Amino acid sequence: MPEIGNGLKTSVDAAIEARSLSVEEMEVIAKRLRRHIISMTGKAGSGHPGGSLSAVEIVIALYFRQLRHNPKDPQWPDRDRFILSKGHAAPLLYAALAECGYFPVEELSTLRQLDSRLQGHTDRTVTPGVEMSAGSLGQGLSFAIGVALAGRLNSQEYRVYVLLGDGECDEGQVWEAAMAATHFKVDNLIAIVDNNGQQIDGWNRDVMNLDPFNEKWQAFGWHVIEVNGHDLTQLIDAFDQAKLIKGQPTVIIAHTTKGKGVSFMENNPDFHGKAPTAAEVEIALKELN
Ligand SMILES: Cc1ncc(C[n+]2csc(CCOP(=O)(O)OP(=O)(O)O)c2C)c(N)n1
Ligand SMILES: [Mg+2]
Repeated sequence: MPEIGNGLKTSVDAAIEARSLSVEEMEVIAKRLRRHIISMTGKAGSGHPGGSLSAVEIVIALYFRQLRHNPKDPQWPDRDRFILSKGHAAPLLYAALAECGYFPVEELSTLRQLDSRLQGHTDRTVTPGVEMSAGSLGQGLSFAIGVALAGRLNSQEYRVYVLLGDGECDEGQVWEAAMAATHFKVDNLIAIVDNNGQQIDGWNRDVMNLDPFNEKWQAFGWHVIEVNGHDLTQLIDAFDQAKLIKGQPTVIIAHTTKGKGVSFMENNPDFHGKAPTAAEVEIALKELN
């Protein structure tokens, strides 16, 4: 069975075992994902490192602890669904899927190449494990509600997790969907907002202030949980708590730092949609050693 760093296996069995990984083991994977994000975008010469790095722990807590999924059977009908609404964070999703065993880790180096299965924004028709083609922001929550309602109609027990950007929440469609989720009491749906405070042009508070963010979600009828989005223990607890909420949807507002883990990328809007140069890749990988 192929192994990933620190003796962690990549296979169906490992994916199931992975759900009992310790926080320390998940922290090792977090560093690996960050290294992949840097190497992939550096090699491609384009991409979105900032918003990929900010959501690393969120995605790890899901794929290595929370989700019921099977990398050898990506279409397993009863799998929990993870929907990446902020589709520009594709490098993060690809890194997590590869580490789980959906496709070879070596394939990550093909990011954004012609004919690669790993395009700059997600394409559910070509990439194993990708649930939604995304990139046009604002649509994932609506899509997730549809998937959650389908599960309910079919008496399936899967849960639907959807990751939004905070800047993405400027989109009116997000709030139409927020209303609909409450109206239809979609309690097999958990939204997570990567609340890194920034979007493409800089700080949200300057571009379009979202405050009071927690209260907005509550006013739309959601159960709201706030966590430090880099603290795996808090994230795991929040996901466990969310499962117990009945009759209404839950949103986890995860406070994060854009570019987390690389000193010159942290809170630097330049790295929203710009790849590191070869020299920057070298520095970043040293920091992530
Ligand atoms: C509908 C739409 N409008 C504009 C864009 C261009 N765009 C790409 S990323 C981005 C900023 C998103 O900010 P946020 O959701 O906070 O993402 P993160 O900070 O997590 O990278 C924008 C405006 C887009 N992809 N889709
Ligand atoms: Mg943001």
